[in-house]
Amino acid sequence: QVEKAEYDVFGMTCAACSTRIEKVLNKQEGVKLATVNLANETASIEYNPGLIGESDIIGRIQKLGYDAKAKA
Ligand code: 9UX
Repeated sequence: QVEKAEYDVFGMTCAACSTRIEKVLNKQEGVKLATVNLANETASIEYNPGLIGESDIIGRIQKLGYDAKAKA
């Protein structure tokens, strides 16, 4: 099954940042589609919750040097 989650992403300053995050997330097992919006500082992720979880997604973003928080 597929779930969709929205995150606020902190620390992106140029377009290469959002592209970089997108590329890494789209390579993770369980991620169906990740799109990162620089202007809105958000990420939208469709994923299979049986394969990847919210903390994995946030952790992956943090490992790249940014921060993320699930939208309320
Ligand atoms: Mo642009 Mo982002 O030079 O980490 S890629 S600021």
